[in-house]
Amino acid sequence: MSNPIPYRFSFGPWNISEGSDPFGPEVRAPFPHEEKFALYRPLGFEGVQFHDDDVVPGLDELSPAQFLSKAAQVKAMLANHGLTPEFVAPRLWFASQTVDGAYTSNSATDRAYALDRTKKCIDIARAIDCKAIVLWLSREGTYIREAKDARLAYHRLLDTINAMLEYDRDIEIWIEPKPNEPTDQAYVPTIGHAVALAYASKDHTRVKGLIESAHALLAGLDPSDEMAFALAHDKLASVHLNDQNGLKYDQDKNFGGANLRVAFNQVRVLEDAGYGSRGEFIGLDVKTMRTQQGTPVTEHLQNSREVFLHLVEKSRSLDQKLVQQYRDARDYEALECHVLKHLLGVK
Ligand code: XLS
Ligand code: MG
Repeated sequence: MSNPIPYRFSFGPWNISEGSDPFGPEVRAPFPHEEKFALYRPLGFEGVQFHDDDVVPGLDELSPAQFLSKAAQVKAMLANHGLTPEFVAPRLWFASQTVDGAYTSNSATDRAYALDRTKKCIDIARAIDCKAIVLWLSREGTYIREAKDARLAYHRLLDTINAMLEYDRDIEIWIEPKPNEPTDQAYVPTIGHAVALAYASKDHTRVKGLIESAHALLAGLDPSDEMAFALAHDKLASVHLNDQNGLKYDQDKNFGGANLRVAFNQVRVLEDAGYGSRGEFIGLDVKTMRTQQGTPVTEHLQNSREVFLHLVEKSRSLDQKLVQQYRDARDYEALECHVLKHLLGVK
C-alpha cells in the first residue's frame, strides 16, 4: 500500500547538545542557540519543536511586553529561515518552584507558578503563530508512593488541561507520556492515560497525544501499538522517533539504532494510517553519543531521518498480498520469516 505523503520533519534545538551527562560535564564546545535555526533546512527539517524558554530565554525574569517582543523576533527569524514552529512546551522541571512537580505539586504557590508559566507559554506560542502546546509532564509523579495523593493529582492535571482550554479557545494540547525519569513513577505513563484525560476534558477534540518511541519502550510497551491506539482514536498529533536499548535511563538513541524491526513497525503503522496527510510532523528526539567530536554535531539527526525514509520504502514495498495470505493461513512463522528477509533485503 503506497502512501504518497511527502513527510515533514522536525526536531528541537536541544537535540544539538554539548554532551554533558549526570556523570560529567560538556565535551563539545557550545554551539550558539540562535545559530541552530540556520541548520534545519540544509539538514532536511522544516519544523522546530520549542520549549517556552527556547523561544524566550530567561522567561521568568521578563515582563509580558518583554517576552512578547522577543517572541516577535523569533517569529521573524523562523520566517527568514522558512521554518514552522511545531509546538511550544512549558519547561516545568528546572525552576525551584517545580522541585516537587508542577501541576501536582503539594505546594499551592508552586502550582500557581506552574499555571502562570503555562499561560505565558500559550501566549508565546500564539505570538509565533503556533497552536500546539506539548505537555511533557516531567516531574508530575513521585519518588515514593505516599508522597502525593495520586487520585487528587489526576484531578489537578485535568483541572489544568481544562484551564488551558479555557484560556485560549484555539490551542491544542498534546500530552507526551513517559513512565519514569526524572521521577520514579510518573503520572500519565502511557498514551492510554493521555487519551483518557483527553476524553475527560471539556473539549476532547483539542487534547491529543505525542508519542516518543523511547518513552513507550520504557513503559515496556511496543511503540507501534501505542501509536496505533492513538491513531484509532484520531489522537496522534505528533511523534518523537528515537530508540532505547532496554529498560534503563532515557537514551534518546538514533531511530532504529537499537531495534530496526521495532522501528520498521512504527513506520508501517504510521504509513498505513496515512499519518502526515494533515500536516503532522515526523518529529525526532535524538541525542548524539557523548563520544562524538565536532561543533555542532548533527549526524544523528540526518541519520535518523534517513533511516526513517529507508523504512518508509521497506513499508511500501512489503508484499501486502503475501502478508494477507499468511494471516489468513495463520502461518505467522512464514510471516515473520518474510518480514525479516524483507528487512535484510534477501529473497
Ligand atoms: C522529553 C522530551 C521533552 C518534550 C518537550 O523526553 O524530549 O523535551 O519533547 O518538552
Ligand atoms: Mg520528547
